[in-house]
Amino acid sequence: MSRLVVISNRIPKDDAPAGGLVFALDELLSKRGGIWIGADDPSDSRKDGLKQIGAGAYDRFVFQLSHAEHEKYYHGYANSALWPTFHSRRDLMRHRADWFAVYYDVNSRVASLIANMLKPDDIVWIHDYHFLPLASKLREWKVTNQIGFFLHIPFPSRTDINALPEHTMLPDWLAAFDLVGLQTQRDVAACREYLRQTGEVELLISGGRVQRQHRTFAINSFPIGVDADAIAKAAGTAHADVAERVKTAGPLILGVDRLDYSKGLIQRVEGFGRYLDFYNSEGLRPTYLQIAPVSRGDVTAYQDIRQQLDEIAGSVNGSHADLDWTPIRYVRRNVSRDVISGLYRHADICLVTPLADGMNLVAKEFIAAQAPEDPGVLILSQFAGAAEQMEDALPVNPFDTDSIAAAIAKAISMPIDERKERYLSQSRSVFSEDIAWWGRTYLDRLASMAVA
Ligand code: ADQ
Repeated sequence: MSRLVVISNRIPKDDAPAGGLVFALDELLSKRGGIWIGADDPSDSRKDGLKQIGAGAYDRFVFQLSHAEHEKYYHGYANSALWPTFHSRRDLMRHRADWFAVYYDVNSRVASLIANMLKPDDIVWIHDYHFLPLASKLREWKVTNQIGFFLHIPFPSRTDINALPEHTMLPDWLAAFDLVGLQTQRDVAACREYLRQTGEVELLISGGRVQRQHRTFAINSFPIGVDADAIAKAAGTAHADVAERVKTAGPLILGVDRLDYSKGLIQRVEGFGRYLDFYNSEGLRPTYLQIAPVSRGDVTAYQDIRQQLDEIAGSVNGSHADLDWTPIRYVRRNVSRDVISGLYRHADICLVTPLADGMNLVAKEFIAAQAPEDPGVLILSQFAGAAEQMEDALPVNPFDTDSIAAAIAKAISMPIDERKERYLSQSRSVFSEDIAWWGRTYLDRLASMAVA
């Protein structure tokens, strides 16, 4: 089997908070082996070369950036320009030419480091928006290996992406990969539509292929999954302890997210507030437990969302709390994966209400953790990539906070038979299209591009 070389900005480190991408790739590489290259914590001065930080089921290497580079490449171009643009938030997009210059330079440098260590039959798999130009830079180094790309976030609409000054380079960047993997069919359609509009490619009918000058590459969807069996097992083990710790007087409604404006947290709290105001006819005392550790705290838009969330959660609690009841419990610290699995199992409802989201692993983890004989209800935004596969979740439009309130009311009173039916249908795809399935399907498709 060829060696797999994975590149992503974030890489597992003992002390680092993780997000969806890290959990997913760690599960995959632990089973398959290979090399993972990512960014080290920034230091005062930039250091050249790759440093090995771990060996075991797979080997880990890091490249090092100075604080100044990290600021412009990561907080600047990646998270203040690309992230909002790709999440339909042009209003939050900030653009600076020097951010892009450093982003591009970091990609060039990482390409030179990787080109130097590749063996001829290595398979290279690059992840996410931090490395859009990386394959084009590797091709400049005459790298002829198979190079795949997976975008974990949504592919933006034509209008949004046109707001990004550097989008004119995107067709070249994409064409340097052999396979561009996206989360959903909706993303594939958006990407093909964008390329069609540039007029610089020929969209072939078969297999999502695209021809650009002398190169043929493919754009396909590969909805990312979770390690459903492991989550189910952890949920079974952790459940009793968690239930003991989280005592509630009524139904437990759970939210688990990085604190990010794309996750629809404000709308969710508002929706819960509206439920308490107008839909709670039986006078229940539900608890909404939101776990939302701070992420990207150095970016202004993230400081703003944190402040807004504090205010609105405080206001809902202020209106409804009693001496022995706090409707919203808001936990900002990181919670272990096992405890989260136990919470999923213990919760009656999981609220997943992003305004835009590549996939959303929390939706799938929640379903994986349920007890089949007494499952909870997933309320799922129509704008999460997961909604394409999980049609039997209770759908909501998070911009319509009344729809969230109504969905909570419906979930709380849902008869057991309907809960089981919905769970069964969702669990089929969650358990069969799991993280191993995702990795296998993607890598098989990438290999098929070599022989085509
Ligand atoms: P994220 O935006 O990070 O991922 P998501 O898919 O929801 O979003 O994954 C979050 C992960 O972090 C889940 O596995 C969750 O259990 C975990 N997590 C969240 N809060 C936690 C906490 N407090 N403590 C511990 N763990 C926590 C990006 C894209 C998504 C895409 C994933 C994977 O934005 O759309 O689904 O990558 O491709």
